[in-house]
Amino acid sequence: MKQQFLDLGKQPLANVFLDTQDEKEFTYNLKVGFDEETKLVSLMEYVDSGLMFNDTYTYSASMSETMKKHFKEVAGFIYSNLLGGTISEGHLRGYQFDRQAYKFDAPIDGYILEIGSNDGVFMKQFVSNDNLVVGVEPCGNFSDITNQLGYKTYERFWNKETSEIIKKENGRPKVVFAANCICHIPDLDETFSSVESILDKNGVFIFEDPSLLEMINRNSFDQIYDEHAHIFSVLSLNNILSRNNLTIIKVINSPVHGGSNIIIAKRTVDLNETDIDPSVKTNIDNEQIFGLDKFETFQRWSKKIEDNKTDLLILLNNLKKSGKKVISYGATSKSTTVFNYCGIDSRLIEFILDTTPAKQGKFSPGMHIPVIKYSPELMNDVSYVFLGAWNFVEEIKNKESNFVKNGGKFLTHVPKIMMV
Ligand code: DWN
Repeated sequence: MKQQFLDLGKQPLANVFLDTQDEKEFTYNLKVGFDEETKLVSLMEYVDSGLMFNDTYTYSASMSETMKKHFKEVAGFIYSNLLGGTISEGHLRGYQFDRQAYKFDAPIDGYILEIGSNDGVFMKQFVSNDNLVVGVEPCGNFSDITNQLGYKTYERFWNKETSEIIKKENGRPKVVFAANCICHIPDLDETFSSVESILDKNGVFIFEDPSLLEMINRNSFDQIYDEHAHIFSVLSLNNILSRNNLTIIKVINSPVHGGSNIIIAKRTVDLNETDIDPSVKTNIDNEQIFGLDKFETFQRWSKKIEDNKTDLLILLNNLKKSGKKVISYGATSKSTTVFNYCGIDSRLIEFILDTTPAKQGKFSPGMHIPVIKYSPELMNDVSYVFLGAWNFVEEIKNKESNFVKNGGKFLTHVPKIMMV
């Protein structure tokens, strides 16, 4: 039974940008709860998946060098550690792993199934003519891209029926991979049992999503929005995976997206005791020491979030009063949550810069702040830039070194209101 601990107010869909400021919008109440039995943190009410994920979906994972590099590394890890491929130095051609360039330790007799392949940022690490990687992507605008690139992609949501179709047409995958996808799916039992039923013998399920522990440490409450049905702790995943006959064998803590956990799991029936890496117990112990198994931990977090809102509004109103021009960098789902929770509109944030064509020339969800196509000149007469995409702060500061040199200031609200 979920018990509510947080109310982030009325919110729009985080990634649905408007053509005009007076367009009607879907809104819902963003409330978050904790389940005492599974220790899972989830939205109190889930938003219908079809409303969020369809042919007009705007989020493209390839819009940052940070994530392209990350998925190249993850692909290399999977290829060499889980598929028996050997990556010899110097054989990486740009972002294309040329499979022919590798000596194989053992013939690779399986394939990788990616759930939530988005724009192909992971799939594109592998050559497309081998059927080495097959995708599942419900947003047709993205599944079209990867199909046209030669990567077989099913325009479907992941569920039991999809797993049966793919098993029938492609056999059992050696690896099932998902990045920033599983936490978007309300029914975790069907999700995980469908993975368990398709995985090849000794196959591996590897998925990554934001870490609840890191989110509380950084107070990055803005990673809570309609698409994130759940915020995972290793503790809660361990409970839900094990009741679906999957066992976590390793946890890799990754810095991406403000701190994520890469979970590696196997079918429990395939397991032998030596499989389980100490990292599993270490992560669960750390989370229990922090109190992720106790409701009062989340009640305390909720108070910190309210204080953050107060402090951010004080800063932005003071900058406004002193005539400073403030804009935001990155039209992110995260900033949709912040701006709507705090009531921040174009009075305080004049416009938002973004490199994603599907977002440019539109208005941000809920607060209707103009989203403008990024160009360096637009940074010239700006004093302060709010980091909507704070998770890419290093990449952005490198790119905007002139702005920083000329005294420009980046400001963030995580873990507290500060200039970075
Ligand atoms: O789970 C999800 C995460 C992975 O991505 C999705 N449900 C939704 C989405 O969340 P987000 O919008 O908060 O993600 P990002 O990756 O923080 O979005 C970055 C945004 O900033 C993109 O619209 C691209 C833009 N950007 C930019 O304009 N200039 C990014 C960089 C690095 C830049 O230099």
